[in-house]
Amino acid sequence: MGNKQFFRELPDQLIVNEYLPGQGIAPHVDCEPCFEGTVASISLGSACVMDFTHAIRKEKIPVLLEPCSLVVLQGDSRYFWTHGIAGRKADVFEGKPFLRQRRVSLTFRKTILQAT
Ligand SMILES: O=C(O)CCC(=O)C(=O)O
Repeated sequence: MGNKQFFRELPDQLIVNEYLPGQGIAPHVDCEPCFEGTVASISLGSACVMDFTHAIRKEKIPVLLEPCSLVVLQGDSRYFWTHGIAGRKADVFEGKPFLRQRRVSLTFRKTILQAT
């Protein structure tokens, strides 16, 4: 990663998600008016496949999230592709099986302050 900066401003929110085998998260785009243009997640524990689906074309791209990997959502991947994790106990990625174990993700976001 070197000194590359992914965030324009430092994130001020951290969400910790725990997934047991069989659990996932519905496809979604993170709230646009709530968070700035970069969302970054670190995966700990189990590997799993995250599915990216284009909001209009419905094209689907599975991405293997390996333990200790970082996903950075910006630009198209932030706004035009949903991301989600199917609720299942194992994934197959490029022909290889990955049995799910406990996975914890750390998602960093910068909130947008709303005028009241
Ligand atoms: O578990 C992940 O890697 C993604 C979490 C996520 O998309 C969310 O909390 O909105």
